[in-house]
Amino acid sequence: MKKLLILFFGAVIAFANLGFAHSPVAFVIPKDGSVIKQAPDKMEIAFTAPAQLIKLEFSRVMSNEKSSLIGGLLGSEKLEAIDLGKSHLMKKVNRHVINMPMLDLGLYKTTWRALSEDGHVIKGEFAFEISAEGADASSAGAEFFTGEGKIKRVRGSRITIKHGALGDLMPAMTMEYDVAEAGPEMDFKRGDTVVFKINKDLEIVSIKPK
Ligand SMILES: [Cu+2]
Repeated sequence: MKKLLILFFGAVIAFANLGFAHSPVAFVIPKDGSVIKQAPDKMEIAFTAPAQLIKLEFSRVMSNEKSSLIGGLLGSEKLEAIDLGKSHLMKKVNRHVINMPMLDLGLYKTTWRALSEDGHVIKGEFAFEISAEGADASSAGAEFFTGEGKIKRVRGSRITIKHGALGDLMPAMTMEYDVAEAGPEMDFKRGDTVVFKINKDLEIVSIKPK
């Protein structure tokens, strides 16, 4: 039965993806399905283009069968809602940073709903576990990420790039970035191949032709 369910969800996800040229999610932190040792003090949801979070539900999964993350989530899950406040809602940005309360060991699930720039409702969920056996989260992390890609669009101070993986931050995708200080580098046009560097706020701090 469980296998069937997974097949079913797999098909739904594959089908849902057909509606998008690419996934609207660039990354989430903590990563979906990750098991981490330290409770995170913030959570991040980053989209490939500006979007407004309109709803965010965060809960602790109080499951009877805690055998595995998947088992727990597909099994008889009981959720205990955790209040995150509402200050993170309705900002129209790529990257949403949400402060977290002190979390105990356990399994947590986030369900979100957002409004994309073209007015579509997009939604998703992800889960992570805080466990003594979890991986040491490098909370400091890298300050900058370097990538390579092709320009898809330039509008104002924003550039859309079809790029390869950016370290362990995000896989290959097409994504729109803000340029930290828009200058002559904005002369780029569709089809140009570039090497670029972004900061933690997902702003391009340098970009040059390759
Ligand atoms: Cu990206």
